[in-house]
Amino acid sequence: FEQERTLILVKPDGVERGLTGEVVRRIEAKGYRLVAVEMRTAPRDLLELHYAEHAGKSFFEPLVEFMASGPVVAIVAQGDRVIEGFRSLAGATDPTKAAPGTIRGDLGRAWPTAVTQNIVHGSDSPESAEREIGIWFPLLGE
Ligand code: DAT
Ligand code: MG
Repeated sequence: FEQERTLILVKPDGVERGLTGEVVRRIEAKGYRLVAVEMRTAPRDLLELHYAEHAGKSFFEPLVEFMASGPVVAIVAQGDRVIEGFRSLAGATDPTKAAPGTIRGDLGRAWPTAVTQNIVHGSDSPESAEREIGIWFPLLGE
């Protein structure tokens, strides 16, 4: 059956708070397979490419700044409809609105920077997933 791939990031706040294992646990508990896992502090140019769709928005600069502020854990996960499935595990972008049971709903903190510091990233479409996997793991291309 179809084995889709997605690009997941544990953001600097998630790494700093020691939530990497919790995120990986939820990915694996759902039945997705880890294809690649790597911790690194991303350079700004990589992050600007990763978030290119948001260039020019008011939150773009603080977002890139935050994402470059410390190590992230980049993950490629694979499984049936994993793109939609991980977005569902992550919950709504704003942790205040994210449902309990989701990563952002359970673990996101209610402080003013919470929308930017929302623990995880997950690709939002097959096109985004392949584009983002190419950015973070160039050797994993098809
Ligand atoms: P998502 O990460 O749920 O796909 P997105 O692609 O719309 O959300 O935005 C990318 C990231 O940018 C998001 O995880 C957090 C940040 N962000 C989005 N909207 C924001 C806002 N209104 N204020 C501050 N940060 C925001
Ligand atoms: Mg997005």
